[in-house]
Amino acid sequence: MTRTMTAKAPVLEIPDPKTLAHEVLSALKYRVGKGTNVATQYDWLTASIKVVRDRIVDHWMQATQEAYAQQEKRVYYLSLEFLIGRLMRDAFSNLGLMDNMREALKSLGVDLDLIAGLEPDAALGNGGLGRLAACFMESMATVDIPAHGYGIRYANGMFRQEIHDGWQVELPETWLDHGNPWEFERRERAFEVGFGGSVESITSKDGRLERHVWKPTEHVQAVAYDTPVVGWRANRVNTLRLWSGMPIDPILLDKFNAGDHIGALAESNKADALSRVLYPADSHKAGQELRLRQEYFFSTASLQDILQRHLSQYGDLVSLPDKAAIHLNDTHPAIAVPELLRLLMDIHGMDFDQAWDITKRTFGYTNHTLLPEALESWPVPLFERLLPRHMQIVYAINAQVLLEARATNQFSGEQISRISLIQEAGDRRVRMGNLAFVGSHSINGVSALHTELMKETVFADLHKLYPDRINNKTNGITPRRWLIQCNPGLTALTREAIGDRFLDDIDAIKGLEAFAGDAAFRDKFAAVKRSNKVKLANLVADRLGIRVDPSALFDIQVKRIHEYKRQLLNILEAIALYDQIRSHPELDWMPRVKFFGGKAAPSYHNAKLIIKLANDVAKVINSDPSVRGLLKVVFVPNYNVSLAEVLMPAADLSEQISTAGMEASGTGNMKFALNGALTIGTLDGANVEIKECVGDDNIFIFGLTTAEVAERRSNGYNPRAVIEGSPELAQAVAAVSSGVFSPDQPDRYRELIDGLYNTDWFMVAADFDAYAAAQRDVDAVWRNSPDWYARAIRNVARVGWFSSDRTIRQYAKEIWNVPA
Ligand code: 26Q
Repeated sequence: MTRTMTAKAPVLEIPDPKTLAHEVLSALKYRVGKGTNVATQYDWLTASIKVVRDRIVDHWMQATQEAYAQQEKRVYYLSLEFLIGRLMRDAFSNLGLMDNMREALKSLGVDLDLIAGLEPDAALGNGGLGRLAACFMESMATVDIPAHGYGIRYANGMFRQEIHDGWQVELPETWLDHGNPWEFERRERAFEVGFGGSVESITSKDGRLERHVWKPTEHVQAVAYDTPVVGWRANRVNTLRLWSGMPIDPILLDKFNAGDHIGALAESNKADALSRVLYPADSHKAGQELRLRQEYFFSTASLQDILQRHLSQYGDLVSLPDKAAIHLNDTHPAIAVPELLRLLMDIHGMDFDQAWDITKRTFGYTNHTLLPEALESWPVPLFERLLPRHMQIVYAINAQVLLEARATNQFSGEQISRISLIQEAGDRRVRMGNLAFVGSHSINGVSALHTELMKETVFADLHKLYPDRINNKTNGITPRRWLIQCNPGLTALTREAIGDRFLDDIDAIKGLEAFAGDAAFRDKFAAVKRSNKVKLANLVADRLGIRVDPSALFDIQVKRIHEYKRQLLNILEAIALYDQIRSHPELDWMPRVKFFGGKAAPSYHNAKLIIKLANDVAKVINSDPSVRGLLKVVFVPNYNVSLAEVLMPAADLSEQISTAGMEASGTGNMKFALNGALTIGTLDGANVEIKECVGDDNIFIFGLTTAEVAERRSNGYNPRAVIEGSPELAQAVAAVSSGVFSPDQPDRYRELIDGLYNTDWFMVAADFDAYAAAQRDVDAVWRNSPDWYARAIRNVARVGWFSSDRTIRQYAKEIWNVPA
């Protein structure tokens, strides 16, 4: 099926700066209600956004009407996280307005970069999973797929991180303080959401069970807020619909009149709480009731919306799987599986078999982690109390699945108990991964390695039962934000070298390969990199008062702080290098700056200690004159999308050093490579595929493989012996444990060090020597600058495949069955 020509968006017309300036002035006056004499920088920002939003709206309505008229199948992407970042530059860039808008604003005495810097980040996500959802939304608009993203409009997104005396301090992020000029509030688009209560069975006169009716005791409503998502060259504009909790009856009048003013507001507070705050834990169980409420709240509102749209267009629900693909971003919306069944059976009168068939054909599910502590499960008593009807439906699904499993005669009792949706060992829990799996026709991992591990580990038994369901979709990133917009220098240089085709088709960036051997081009490439590094150096000087030399190697590890990501390995190597520089001052060391950035989950004790250690080590090394500036360590606070847009283009070396088998994919690895950094990394996640694309000579791979990690763990790994056998590591560990970096509290890192000696689950000690050796290989290549840049250019040329356009086309073809 191909789309007709009429469905294509019109050719973009680009208004001249004079027209734009006029529109901005008019928006300032009529939308913001201010004159130029009193307008603040925020007012100019709001006015500029309104101007570009108006233009987007024209494309938006057209796309929506066409999807309707052509009866196109729609994709619904359900995600508790959308880590969008700022939108204004993205919109200017995708609409081709950047230059003219800059000039228009300049003619009004306004600096585009200055106001763009005031736009708050929409940080409605923790990390990789949330950012992936944002890249996917942009790519779906770009490759012309009619899609809606569904999530929660958190009043407080990811917390703002400050570093006080080296420790992480979490502050609420109030991104809506100045209003949100992007969104459209749709008060009329509201759905009721119930919690608690009981289930009534309605029987017919002859005693047959006819229907179940859930009678919740609590009621709130979900109100829609829409943000248009514009693709490259405004090919299509899709909708991100975020739900906000509101009371149905804002003030309980009977209570209010009885003088109970606080009680009167109880319902309002409960509703607010649902969309108050994003859970800031990215990889271990939150377990709180409010989280499960959030999951159900947005799942039911989204499904009610989808069913209403489908019914009004097609008049029946039997055709749902042909016209709607609903995608579950991890298990966070897995409750949508029993909820769709409930709506189809209890509200629309279908029987179980038909509803179950429709459900499976409609849902797809992506898994993003294999870490056991991150696999969602909910205690049965909590589930039952909050969602009694869903509990019954989960049991009904389970009966069906276990029947199918037993019928094959292929499973032992133990295997059956692992297939079950209910974990019986210990306290009884509902396994959300199993629920999402059995309710979907497609289950995908996010890198080749991760997908194979899914088949071998958590989903081994379910994979045996349903062998056609698991498939791989290696992650990608949008080249619009992560190259064109964040790295205008490299974009301009690339256009000059190979023309403009790569802007529309990132595969064409292959053409740069021919320039790796061109000395003049390499110099220009190095100059672009240097100016990006100067920008980062200035930021670090402004914010932290630390001076770094842009000619040093910029070595960057930015991502959530987690033991499996092994920031500790990197810090220990920095300490070892520090020791060597001091003991061999006569050697010709290559100057290096090690940057760290990332947030720790507020309840994750060891991750917070690692942040403190990075800061303690930075303080000692940066102030030691005997290092002569050859090594600096910088912890950049509050890593977020906007900071990433500065860091990625400025990196020479990308640190992707997780314990093999533990990082599902990684996407920072792709952003760095596309911006011309070389990777030092383990054979983990998508690093494996990056290595295949860039070639062994253009990446620094070290360390144990997944199989070797498993083997060491099962054969009595003895980290103490490993540490004692590595003089460099032993010395670095001794420095930490003796309080060299924490003289005010010498035993501050006791737990971290004890963990290393006694367990070292993440194989820091086992990989240390290989990592240090790989770092010296890095130094050797860095010393030969033409060689370094030739490799960096080859990296850029060879990672076009990691575009989320490619990923999305694969989802479209192999999971969603929509044209793209
Ligand atoms: C679950 C239950 C309760 C509270 C919070 C959570 C929760 C929230 C967020 C669990 C996990 C997350 C986020 C996971 C995540 O970001 N995973 C990353 O996904 C990326 C995109 O696929 C991968 O590249 C990374 O490898 C993976 O770690």
